[in-house]
Amino acid sequence: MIKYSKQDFGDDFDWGVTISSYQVEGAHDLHGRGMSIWDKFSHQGKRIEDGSDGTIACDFYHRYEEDIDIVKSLNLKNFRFSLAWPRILPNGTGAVNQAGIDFYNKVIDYCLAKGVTPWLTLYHWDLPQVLEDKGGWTNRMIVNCFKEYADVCSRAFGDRVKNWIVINEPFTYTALGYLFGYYAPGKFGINNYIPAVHHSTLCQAEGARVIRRNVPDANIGTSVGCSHVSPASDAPRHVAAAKRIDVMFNRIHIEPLLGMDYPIRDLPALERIEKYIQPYDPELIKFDFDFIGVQNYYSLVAYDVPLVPYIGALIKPFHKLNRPLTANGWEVYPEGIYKILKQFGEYPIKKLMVTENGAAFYDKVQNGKVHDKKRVEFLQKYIGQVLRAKNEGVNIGGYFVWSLMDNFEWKAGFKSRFGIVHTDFKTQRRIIKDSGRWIREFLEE
Ligand code: GCO
Repeated sequence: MIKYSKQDFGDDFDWGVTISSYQVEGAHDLHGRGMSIWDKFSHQGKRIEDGSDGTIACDFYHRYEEDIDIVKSLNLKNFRFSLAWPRILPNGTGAVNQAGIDFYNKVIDYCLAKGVTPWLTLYHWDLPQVLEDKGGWTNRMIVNCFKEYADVCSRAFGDRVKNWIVINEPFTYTALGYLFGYYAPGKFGINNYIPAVHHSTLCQAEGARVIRRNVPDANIGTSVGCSHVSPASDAPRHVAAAKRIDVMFNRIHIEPLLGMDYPIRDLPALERIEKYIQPYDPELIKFDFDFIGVQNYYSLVAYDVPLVPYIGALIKPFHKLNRPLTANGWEVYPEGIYKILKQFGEYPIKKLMVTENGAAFYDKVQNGKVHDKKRVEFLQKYIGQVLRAKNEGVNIGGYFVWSLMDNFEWKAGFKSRFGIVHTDFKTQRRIIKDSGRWIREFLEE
């Protein structure tokens, strides 16, 4: 294993931790919050594996002070959280819910009082249901709605918040939400997916421009999920299949922002997107981001299967790769983060930030402690690989762990625990796990 200390990353490297609104806040109907697509989706039959939902989650809405105190106590200087669009604009657009603004003001002010820097994500998947009722991300009206939302938020918080992330992982909510029906809003099909992709791309850049106008000194990024893809063998057909998967998982959400157009040549099914591109869009989808957030959980091995519609490829299940597995069946493969950082390092991007990385394991509370040895090792190894990429010249400015505490893990409900802090969902008691203690020690001045 690579040996390192905090100093090896330099003094200006940002260490932080991440949560998102729907996964932690609870208070789903308090103080004027509107309904989000996840409120609706999680109540539709057996959508969530343990039958749970985010109505209470970690009750962060009432316990944010305790949680920010924990962030501080772990020597983490940066705290990334998202704003719930339906808490701020319950109807998606129009009337602003002052109670929502007040809540985030309190969270932001508490962070600042404690010397913790807030990083705000505008969109982490909890779309107002009223907008979904009009087609959500498939309907181009979303672009104006999103600009309005970005405007309200950046005016309200931009005096104190300087670090902004426009959108979190477009791959996940477009592919899982609109193509495979696996995440909210549970829609299917390429004709939902393709417009959702293009409108997300537009919103990433348009939202960023709104923030730049209202907060000229902001540090603006957007976060993409990314996974290194390798072919099942050197056979040209598998190599081509891996290229198609790479487009879908990685390239499609980043290249247009950089002015490189959609990579249609390497994934011909993407040609359909042209139907949604209006004359000025190629300009509108570009933005000079200060950083791009990369979020890595696993890498992928792809192989050619001509019968699979549109993409003609499949991904090898993780359990067939002979690598250790996490509690939700993802692989542990530290080199994967190194490889994808190197790949993204080739783009003309000012700076990369690892805005999420982490793992779910089966944790047990024993005498009031959680000895999550596997998560400690996971973090040690992955962080070592981040340093390896950084030392080879990739400009990486920070690393944020997913997640502060165990929370509502979407489809998996409360079964997949990703926290460096344990959450007892009955009592809301927090216990700092060994992984949290390791981070605290590692970051000690
Ligand atoms: C993600 C998310 C998180 C997930 C985490 C683990 O972007 O995928 O930001 O919401 O909980 O990735 O699945």
